[in-house]
Amino acid sequence: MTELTTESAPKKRILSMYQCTGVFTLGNFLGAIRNHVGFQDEYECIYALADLHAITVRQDPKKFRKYILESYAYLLAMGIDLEKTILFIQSQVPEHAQLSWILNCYTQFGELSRMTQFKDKSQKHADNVNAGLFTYPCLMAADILLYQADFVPVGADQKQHVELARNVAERFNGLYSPTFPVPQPLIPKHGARVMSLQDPSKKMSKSDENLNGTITMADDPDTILRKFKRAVTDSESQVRYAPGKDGVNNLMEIYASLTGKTMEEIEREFEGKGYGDFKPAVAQVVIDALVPIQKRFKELMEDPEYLEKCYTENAQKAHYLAQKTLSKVMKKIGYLPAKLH
Ligand code: AQP
Repeated sequence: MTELTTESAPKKRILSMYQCTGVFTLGNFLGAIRNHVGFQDEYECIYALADLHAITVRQDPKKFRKYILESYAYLLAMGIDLEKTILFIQSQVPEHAQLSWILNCYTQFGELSRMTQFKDKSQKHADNVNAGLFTYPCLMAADILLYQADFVPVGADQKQHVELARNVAERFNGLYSPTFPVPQPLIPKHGARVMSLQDPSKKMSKSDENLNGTITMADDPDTILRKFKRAVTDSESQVRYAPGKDGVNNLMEIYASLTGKTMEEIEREFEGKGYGDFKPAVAQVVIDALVPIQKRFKELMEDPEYLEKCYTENAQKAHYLAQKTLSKVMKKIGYLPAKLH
């Protein structure tokens, strides 16, 4: 008889980062963060606030500082568990900038020129097409490779950047010797893509100037209800998931994602009723999901010492892992190490 072993294989590692350029939206929550919370038992998760990436677009210092701390608290309130996961702030771990420079020198100008996000963002911010916007994928490669991540959960818009990180990792491994595991994109099975309530052809976004298009994690119940009541739909009044009904489809996706119901079940539930009944029902499930998060967020923000302790300890944990990779990389390149402390 073969003996059963109780030893389990080591968990695969996941890396994901979030921009802290505003208050998280319902899109960030349903499309990403909620899934990432769910990964915490199956994987070893390392999550961070990408505040170095954030300055590729100008940030107001006062607001930026506030968004960084608030985003950290929101992630904890949404369910990131520091007993299981490392959650740190990118700028507090200097190895990101260091490895990013190194990887800049192993990435070709032509590769970066092909990045569609650079093309999009440089059009959107035509008055500030800075070098950081161009080399952003090298910093993202550094973020991933520093932690030897196996998987990077990404939406379709970030797949190209993970591809670049893979190419750089393979190039470096080929030039020297195996140094980085080659990361794989993890496309979530249940990642809702939440669209703007005012323009359902655009994704819901923190930086949308039309505030009515976005539900933020900070919106109170009255605001949420008002925004859903104003959501763009169509001239029909039937709750039906169909091509050409982008506004209603988006509301149905949100409702499905929070209730676990299928589109057919939702259609049956609202049969014979119009958008006047459906919109407040969607608002209500969103309110029910957001209120407990807001309550926990408020408690966390009332305890800045606890938050500081969390982000400091987590920066230390991240730094420990990151410096191990960075010193390996530097040794392979031929740098001379110095013991500074
Ligand atoms: N509308 C969305 N639907 C589904 N997923 C979304 N994500 C963002 N918006 C939606 C996912 O959330 C994760 C974290 O995103 P991010 O904070 O890194 O920044 P982003 O994608 O640039 O989000 P925003 O809100 O649109 O920010 P701004 O306005 O600053 O550009 C990612 O996994 C993302 O796919």
